[in-house]
Amino acid sequence: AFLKVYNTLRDEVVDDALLKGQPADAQAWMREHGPRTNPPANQTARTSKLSAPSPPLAPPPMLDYNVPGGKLNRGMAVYDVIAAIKGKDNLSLDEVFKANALGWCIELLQAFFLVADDIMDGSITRRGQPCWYKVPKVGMIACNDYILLECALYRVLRLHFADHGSYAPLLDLFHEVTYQTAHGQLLDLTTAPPAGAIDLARFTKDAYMRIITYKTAFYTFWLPVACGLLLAGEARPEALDLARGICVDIGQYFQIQDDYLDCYGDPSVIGKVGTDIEDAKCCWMVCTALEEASDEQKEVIKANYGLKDPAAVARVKAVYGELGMAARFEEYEAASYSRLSKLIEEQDLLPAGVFTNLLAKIYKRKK
Ligand code: DMA
Ligand code: MG
Ligand code: MG
Ligand code: MG
Repeated sequence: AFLKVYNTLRDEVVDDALLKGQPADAQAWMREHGPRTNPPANQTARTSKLSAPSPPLAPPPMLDYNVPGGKLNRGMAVYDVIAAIKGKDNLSLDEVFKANALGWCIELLQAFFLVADDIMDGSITRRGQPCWYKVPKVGMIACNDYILLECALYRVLRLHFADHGSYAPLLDLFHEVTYQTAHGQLLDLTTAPPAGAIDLARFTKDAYMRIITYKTAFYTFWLPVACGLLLAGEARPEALDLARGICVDIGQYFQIQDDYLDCYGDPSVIGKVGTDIEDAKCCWMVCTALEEASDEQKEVIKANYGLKDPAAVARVKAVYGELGMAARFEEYEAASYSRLSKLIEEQDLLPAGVFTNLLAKIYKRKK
C-alpha cells in the first residue's frame, strides 16, 4: 500500500504543471517515459564484437533509483504513529493516504541526504546498487538531483497539504529537521581529520553524541513521529517534548548500530560497503575503542586510521578485535533496548505503541 502511494506521488511530481513544458529528456531524467531505447544488456554483449559499440545506456530514472529502494522504516512510521494514537480502525482513507504521503516526504528527504552523503563519504554502493553519483553519465549531475529530491518533497507537501490545518507547522518541521541534519553532516565531516593528520583527541564520546544527534536522530525518528502527531492533532507541548526526547534517544541507538554495521555488517545484507575507517570518521567504533585501548593500540589506530588502504583498515579492525568490540556493542545494544523500553513504559502522555513499533523494527537489526 505504501509503495502504491509512491507511484501516485512520483507521477504527480513529474507531471506537474511546471515540468509539463520541459523537453522530454528532462522529464525522462526524473521518470522514464515509454520503453527504453537502449538494447538490453545481454544483446549488447552478444553483438559487441561484431558491430560498433552501442551508445552508452541512459541512466535509470532518478526518482525510482533513489527514492523507494530502502527499508522504508521512516516513511511507514508515520502511519504507525497515527494508528497507535487513533486506532487503526478509526482512520479514514484520506488520513491513511496523508500519513503515507508524509511518509514519502520523509523518504524524499532521506534520498536527498543519501545522494549527497555518498558523494561526501566517497561511498561505492547504497541499497545494493552503485551510489547514484557512481552511475555512468550521472556523476556530478547528482548534485543537482539531490536538490531536485528536496524540491520534490515540498511539491508533494504543497499538493496534498496546502489546505490542511497543519501545513505551516509541517513546512516548519521539515525545514527545521533539514537544518539540524545538515549541521550534523557538517560536524561529521569536519570532525573527520584529513588523512595523515589524525588527531585522536577529537574522537570523544561527547563529540560523537553531538554528531549523531544532529545528523541522524532528528530526521530518522523525531521527524516521522512529529508528522504522525501533527496529523493526529496532538499539540500538547509536553507530549511533543517527551516524544522528541525519546525519539532522539532511539535515533542515537540507531546510528550506533549503523556504525557497528559499517565495520561488522555483511555488505550483501546492508547493501553498502563501509567507509568509516577510510574516511577517518568520528564513529562509535573508534570512540569506544579509544576509551579502552593501550598506548600501543592507540599508536596502531593513529598510524592506520583514515588511509584508503585495505591493509591499514585491516590493522585498525585487528585492534577492534583485540578489544572485543563486537561483544561491547552487543552489551551496549542490550542495555539500550531495556533502558529505552523502560522509558517508553514509564510515561503516560502518549500510547506506548508510538515508540515500541519504532524500537521493535530496529532492535538487533542486521541492515
Ligand atoms: C548518515 O551518516 C547520515 C545522513 C544524514 C545521511 P552515514 O554516512 O554514517 O550514513 P551511511 O552509513 O548510510 O552512509
Ligand atoms: Mg555515508
Ligand atoms: Mg556520512
Ligand atoms: Mg554509516
